[in-house]
Amino acid sequence: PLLYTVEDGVARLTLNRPDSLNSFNAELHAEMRRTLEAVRQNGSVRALLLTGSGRGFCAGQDLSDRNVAPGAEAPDLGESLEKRYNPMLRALRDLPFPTVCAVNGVAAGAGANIALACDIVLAARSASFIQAFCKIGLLPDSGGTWTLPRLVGMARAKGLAMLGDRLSAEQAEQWGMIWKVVDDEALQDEALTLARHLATQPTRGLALIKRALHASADNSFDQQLDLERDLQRLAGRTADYREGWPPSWKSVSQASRGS
Ligand code: LHQ
Repeated sequence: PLLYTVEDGVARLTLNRPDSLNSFNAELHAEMRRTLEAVRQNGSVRALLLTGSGRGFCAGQDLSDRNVAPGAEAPDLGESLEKRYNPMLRALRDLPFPTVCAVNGVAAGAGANIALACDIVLAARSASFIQAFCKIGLLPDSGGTWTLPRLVGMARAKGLAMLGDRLSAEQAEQWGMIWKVVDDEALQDEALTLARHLATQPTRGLALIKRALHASADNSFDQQLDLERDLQRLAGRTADYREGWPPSWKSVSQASRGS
């Protein structure tokens, strides 16, 4: 259910259950968990590219797995988040290198918020985002209640979460929810070129940028200045910084991820 390749420093993960719009069942969860761990431990990986096969990106939880037989005990959705979604979201967000998402079609429910948890989100012009949870009595999960207000502001986050309307990729770009809309036929090439580019850049520095920006959501200005001081101290010790200007990307791309 998941295709995985590593090439030119880029780990490419393709959700591959196109008949159900790449929705997450137990098998896909298990594969995703294993693969994110493999990616984290593979020292040659310096960027991740996540996309979907077929006409959709991901329709969130596989709802055909839902046990709603009359008389059946209510399922514990908290357990599903605790055991499956939350570890996946943490693993994805905490990767020490850039993550790029190429949203090739509809991204609904958890699928939308998995995409938005990536660092740089490109979307096909025909793609769309749906916070579908409210339609089935749920609230946005997979980090959506944290991510959405930070990306688009509280008014839009509430509208998206409470109405569950389809948001076009172009509107998502105009709202600053994603980085960029790309013509459908150019999406995969452009996303791969971007991921490959990121994989040639100073990985350690990019990881520190991620850390600082993530922490900014909860820090005061003063705390953030202190954090910048601490992280810049680490950045200043990297081989990439000491190499100086102009940077020699060739040697940077050959340097180890941790140097
Ligand atoms: C699907 C699904 C799907 C299975 C389309 N499952 N088959 C976390 C904790 C634990 C539990 C609860 O959930 C969560 C997180 C969540 O993600 S909750 C939200 C779950 N997702 C949704 O509510 C979205 C459901 N899907 C839709 O609303 C539509 O399919 C969208 C708007 C995404 C796409 O609409 P269309 O382009 O019209 O496609 P379609 O509806 O015809 O779907 C195509 C096929 O994919 C179809 O199968 P079929 O055999 O008829 O071709 C659908 O049944 C299947 N599919 N989503 N989530």
